[in-house]
Formats: sequence, structure tokens, C-alpha cells
Amino acid sequence: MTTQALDEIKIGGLGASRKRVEDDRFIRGKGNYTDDVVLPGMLHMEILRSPLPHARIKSIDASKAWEIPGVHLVLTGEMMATRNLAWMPTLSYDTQAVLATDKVRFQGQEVACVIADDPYIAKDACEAIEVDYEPLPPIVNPWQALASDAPVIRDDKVSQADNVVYNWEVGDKAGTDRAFAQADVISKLELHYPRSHPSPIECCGSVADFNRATSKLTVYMTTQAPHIIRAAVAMVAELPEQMIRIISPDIGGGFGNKVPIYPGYVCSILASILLERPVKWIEDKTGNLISTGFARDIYLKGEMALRRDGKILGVRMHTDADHGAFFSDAQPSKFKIGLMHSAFAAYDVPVAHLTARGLYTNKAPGGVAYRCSFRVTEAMFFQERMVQAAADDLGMDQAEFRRMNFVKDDDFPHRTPFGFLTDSGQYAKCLDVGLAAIGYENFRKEQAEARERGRLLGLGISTMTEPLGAGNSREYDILGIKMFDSADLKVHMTGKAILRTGARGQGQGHETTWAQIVAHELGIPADDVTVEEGDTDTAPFGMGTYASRSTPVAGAAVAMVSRKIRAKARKLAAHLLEVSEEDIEWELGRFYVRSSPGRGVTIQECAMAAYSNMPDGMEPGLENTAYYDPPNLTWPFAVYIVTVEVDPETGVWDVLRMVAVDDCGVRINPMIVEGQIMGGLTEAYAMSSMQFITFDADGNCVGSNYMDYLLPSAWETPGYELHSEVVTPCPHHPIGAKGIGECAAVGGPAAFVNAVIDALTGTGVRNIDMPVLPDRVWEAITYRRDVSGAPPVRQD
Ligand code: MCN
Ligand code: CUM
Repeated sequence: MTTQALDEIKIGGLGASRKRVEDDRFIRGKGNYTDDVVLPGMLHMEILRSPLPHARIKSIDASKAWEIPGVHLVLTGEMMATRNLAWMPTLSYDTQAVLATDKVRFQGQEVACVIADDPYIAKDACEAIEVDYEPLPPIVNPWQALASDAPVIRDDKVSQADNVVYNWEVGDKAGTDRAFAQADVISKLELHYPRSHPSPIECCGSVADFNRATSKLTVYMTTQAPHIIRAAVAMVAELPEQMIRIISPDIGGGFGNKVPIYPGYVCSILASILLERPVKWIEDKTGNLISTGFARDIYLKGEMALRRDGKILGVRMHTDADHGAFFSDAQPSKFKIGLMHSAFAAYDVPVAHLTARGLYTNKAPGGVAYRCSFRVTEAMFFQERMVQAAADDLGMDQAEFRRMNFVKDDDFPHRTPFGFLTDSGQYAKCLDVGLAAIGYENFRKEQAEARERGRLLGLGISTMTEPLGAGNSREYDILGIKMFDSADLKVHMTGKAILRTGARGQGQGHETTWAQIVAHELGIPADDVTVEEGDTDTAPFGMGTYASRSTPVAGAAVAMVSRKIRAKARKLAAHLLEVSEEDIEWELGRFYVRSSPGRGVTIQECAMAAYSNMPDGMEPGLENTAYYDPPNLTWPFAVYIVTVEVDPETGVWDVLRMVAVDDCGVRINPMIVEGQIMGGLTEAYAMSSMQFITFDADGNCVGSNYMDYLLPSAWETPGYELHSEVVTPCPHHPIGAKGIGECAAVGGPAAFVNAVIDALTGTGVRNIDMPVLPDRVWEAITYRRDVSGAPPVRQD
């Protein structure tokens, strides 16, 4: 019997809603962001961007810029080309122009850079650069890209004769055809998931510092994946990898925007090497909105084969993705359209087939993930919109149709129709909790009564299960680099510790939660564990933070490295207690002698012994590193239910209630998990209701500022009712946790749209594309027709 174990919640262990330690500096304005980095002799870089979406460059004359006092360097594509740096590889095996040489291919593309004493001189000098453009017809959507007379956007690539980036397929075509031949009902839906932009509050930026004396290149940059950047810089700039240090300081939001490699990083690095001085580049808001990190912009043709009683027999999906001018998605190498084929993973669908086509257009590179594990947001949106349409076509209840087709609790691991293996879940239970919370039956009654009085109420259900935690390394790599992650733990002699991981949080709270895992495994109070991420000279190699992979992979590594430490501490305990290891038991924070539980030593005493009293032959110190290669992805599940009221006169819709039931397995820090869910739901609400960034028929970016691209404030954001009663521990994660960071942004949008469409029952309207702006709803109600959000095509 033991009585001395620590109270895990008190020491900030697993399940403690510990306050975020990083917020102490964030909310006091003491964060250290890239723009806070000031180095002696530092110069400033600004980028000249193309005003045109598609044009041949006839000449660039930078002579006037060079003459401006305070200008140190003007970089053009021609100069980059002499160093073989005019183009760079993307994370999806394409190439992207660093600075344009032959043509510009989207509005906002990087054409030249000026490095000067201050950013204002650099900006003025950019304007003094004369570029002679010969305009070419712009292509702003896939259909124009596919036209037989369309100009070839990527004529820089010898093998590229058209604007098709790829054709890709997955699933069982013949089997799916057979399922459709046997269907009683075939339900069809066409959708557009519009472009959206992560728009973190902090834009991208870098401070490159090449030191000629040591030949060391240090780059402070806003990257979610510092080690990948180090590898890329080593390969592209042909610098020795050990001489490159990437430091990702505090990040003011990433949301996927800070995964890719941007021309600004490359130019600031080259400028620093050429000038032998630190060079800072900080992107402005418009630069960020028009040129970096666009997501989505994808069209779906979906079909479901259904049996009369509601059973789904098969699913067909075709997607056309608008990738813009360069295919720069960050995604596992094997998959051209990310994890789009995670669609229908939660439903017991016997057979499915997906074809995906990617197109080049004269738009900024798109398809970068925005709070979604590689296109999962699109997959779940299409899935849940198709499910709603199918239930409506069958005249079935929305909840009942889902429940009937869900994968059952005892059917795990479950092989999805596209070949994933989902790990665990309690889908029907989550749905039941959500329905009870929203008062489903009552609402349906209220809705019917309201309708008789001309009021339009709607209820939308959305569910999602998301493959989070790439890799395993067998199936997942980026540019050939296998996907796993790491943690390094050093326990000092006084029992305090420092933990480093290969992840790099951008606001998710890693400094708080990783320490909680250590506390859970070792009994060292979380407050005694400092967490550090983002410096490639000190952190173990890892793939970074995106795709909600940190908890599933780096978090698992934290548990594993703690266990390695515990194994060594056990030997130290045996030595201190003068018994054999087999006679020792562990309780939180303490080893004791099995036959005499009162005799024990704390983990802190073991730590001291590791430096002062180790047994003969034992290596001193108490530190270790773990690399974790997960056996599978983690599959959280969620049900989101929204009720709305639509004003039939104006099309304005208001959210009445939103209920969220998230099952992300064991929650390390329930408060942080809830924060992640609320943040994701707010982004979901924004995407579905107001966020609009597109390109007009002439290729001009519309929405490149916060007057047009709306971020919801606390004022318009609805209240959320969060439920945490369903917990399905991940069967293969060391502490049973699944990812959560993106779930609500992934599953949320369909709940809002489904609610508005439900409110329009009886009008025949099946779809309004996002953002579901009031004028679109008004048009749908007034003309009783679907409203497409596809970008305009020139009529003249
Ligand atoms: N967590 C937990 N229990 C779990 C799962 C997670 O306590 N069962 C905690 C984690 O310890 C971590 C946070 O929740 O502190 C998110 O963990 P996880 O789901 O592993 O996601 P990541 O840390 O990998 O974060 C990435 C994810 C992504 S891909 C985007 S995009 C996004 C998101 O996180 N960007 C964000 N949330 C964001 N939140 C903020 N504030 N800023 C961003 O840029
Ligand atoms: Cu998918 S956006 Mo996040 O993966 O950084």
C-alpha cells in the first residue's frame, strides 16, 4: 500500500487546466517576435510586387533605385539567376519563382527586392524600379485554365504543355460503378470551397545574419517547421547544414501560413550573404494577404449511391483544385490532393472513388493548409454537405441518417473506403450528446411552428473525423524526409528540467502542455520544467507544427523520453535504496521498496544522485532524447450543431446556438483544448459567413486588406456550448491523446452552411457557396435557386 503519491492535478499533470505559462509574456507585450529581433548593423528589405496577374517581363531597370542614398543592394531575378536562385523547389515537387525573370504569373508576385538602411528607403526605392511588362490574358479559374486556347501559364517548364498540375485518383472505380448501378437513389451536389487565408496577426518575416568570420548563417524567421527550413536552405543555397541555424522565435499565429518557404526568406538570406550584414524582411499585411498561404479554392462534384432505407452504398467525388501559379502545397509526398481522401472515414461506406485534378491559374499559390490537416477541411465540408443533401433527397431525418451510417464503436480499427485505418471512436454517442444539448426534438417542433408564422429557423449538423499526426514514416514524408518527431529532456541535479521538441508552437500552448506530460510521467511539477522549441541548434530534429501533429507525435515523444528518464532513475533509486531494481515500485514522483512502501526516494533525489552518487559503471547525468514514429494517425471525432434564424427579407442570418462535442481522446489540458475548439469554431464561422478573398476577372486580388477580408471580432462571434463528456483514448498513443488543434475549423463550416440551407427547406435551394453572405441568401430565397461562389469570368 502506498500513500505518498503526488496529487497529479496539483503538480500540473495530465488533466490539469493549468494556466498558459507563455501568456505571461504575451499579454504583457513581452513576447519576442521576429520583428523584435534587432541586430547591430542590420539593414531592411522590401519587396517590389507585380501589379499584373500575367505578363511577360520585357525589361527591369533598377538604376534609379541604386542611386537613392541609403540603398545597399537591389536584387532582381536576373541576379538571382546568376546564383541559381531565381527559382526554388516547393514542398510539392514543383518549382516557384523567387524573383520573376521571364514572366509574372500572379498579382503580387515578387519581382525585385531592395535592401536599405531603413524600410522606408527600401520601399521608396522599390517604386523607383522600372519594369516594362507586356500583359498576357489572365486565367482566374480552372475552367479558363482548361480552355483549349488558354495560354500556358507555366511555360518555364519544358514538359508543361497545358495548365494541368496533376490528375490523381484513389479508391475503387469499378466497385463504385457497381454500387451506383444498384442504387435506389443517387444524390448529387456541386460545391465550391472558396479561397481563404489564414491571416495570422503577425505576417511572415525573417532576419538573416550571415557572419563572414564564422561562416555561420543564423536566420530568425516565422516558421512552423524550422528544421525543414534548415534542410531546404542547405540544399537550395548549398550551404553546410551545420553552419545554418534557424531560430523561430515567438510566433503571432501561424494557422498554416508559416509552413511554406517564401521568396522573402530566400532573398533576405542571399542579401545577408552578399552584404555580410544582418537583413530584416517584415512582410506588410497586404503583401501577406495577396501572396502567401492561400488555402482551399476547390470545386467538388459529389455523388452518393443510396439504398431507399438510407444505407450509403458508395460515394464518388471529383475535385478541381485551383493551385494558382505554383504548386506549393505542404503535404505528404504521396498525395497530390493532400488527405482529401479522408472523406467519409466516419461513415461505413463500402466503396468509393475520388478523382482529383489540379490546375495552374494566374493567382497566388493556393492549396496551402489553413487549420486543416492537408485538405481535410475541404474533405469534411464536402462530406457533410453531401450527407445533408442525401438525407434530404431520401426524406430522412438528418441525425438518423448519420447515426445509421456511422462506423460502429466495435468496428475499430476501421478501414475507410479510401484505405485509411481509423483508430477508435464513439460516433453515435457524440451525436446523442449534441442532440440532447441542443434539444433536437424541441427545436424541430419550434422550427415547424415558426415556419407557419413566416420565420425561417434552421438546424445544421456536421461531424468530422480527421487524420492527425503525420507520420508514420512508412507512409508519410515531405520531400523524402520521413515524418516523425522528437523530444529531448534534460533533468538537472536539483530535479528541475528543460525539455525541447522538434515541434514549434505558434500559440497553441506547448510550453504549458508538454511540461504537463513530463509531470504526468515523472512527477516533476510542471512549473519545474522549462519548454523550449524552435532553435535548430538546440532542439532535436523534428518536422514542426502543423496538421495538429504536435500532440500525436512530439507529445508522444515527450512521454517516451520521460519514460527513458524514469528507467534510468529507477536504477539510481535501486542504488540509493540498496535493493535490486526488481524490488522497486513507482508511484507518481517516487520510487519505493515494494516490501516496505515507506522507504523510498523521490525523482528529485534520483536526479541529484545522477550527478553526485551514481552506481559504479553508470554514465552520469539524467538526460535523453526520443524520436517517435507513430504506428498510425490519431482520429479525433466531433459533432457540431448550429441553429440559425434567417431573415427572409434581407438574407441576414444569425446564429442562435452552437453546440460542439469534441472527442480528442485524453485531454492534457482541458482549458487549452477548449481554447483550441473556440478558436477553430470562430474561424469556421468566419469562413462560412463573411471571409471573402478572391480574384476578379482581371486577376486583381479582392480582399487584400482587413476592410474587405473580415476577421470576426468578439462582437459578431457567436457563443459556443462545449461538451467534453465523450473521451475515447487513442489506443496507440502513449498517453491516449489525439490531436485537436484544427478539428473545429475543419468540421465547423458545414454546420453553419447546413443550418442556413435547412432554414430554406421548401424553397428547393440545395446549395449556397461560402461565404454565405446575406446577398447570396437573399438571391437564393428570392429566385429559389442555388448560388454559386465561383469567381467571375470576363463577359466582354
Ligand atoms: N492538447 C491537449 N490535449 C489533447 C490534444 C491537444 O491538451 N488531447 C493541447 C496540446 O498540448 C496543444 C494544443 O492542445 O497545446 C494543440 O495541440 P495539437 O492538437 O497537437 O495541435 P498542434 O499543437 O500541432 O497545433 C497545430 C494546430 C494547427 S495545424 C493550426 S493550423 C492551428 C492550431 O493548431 N494554428 C494555431 N491552433 C492554433 N492556435 C493558435 N493560438 N495559433 C495558431 O496559429
Ligand atoms: Cu493545416 S494549417 Mo496547420 O496544419 O498549420
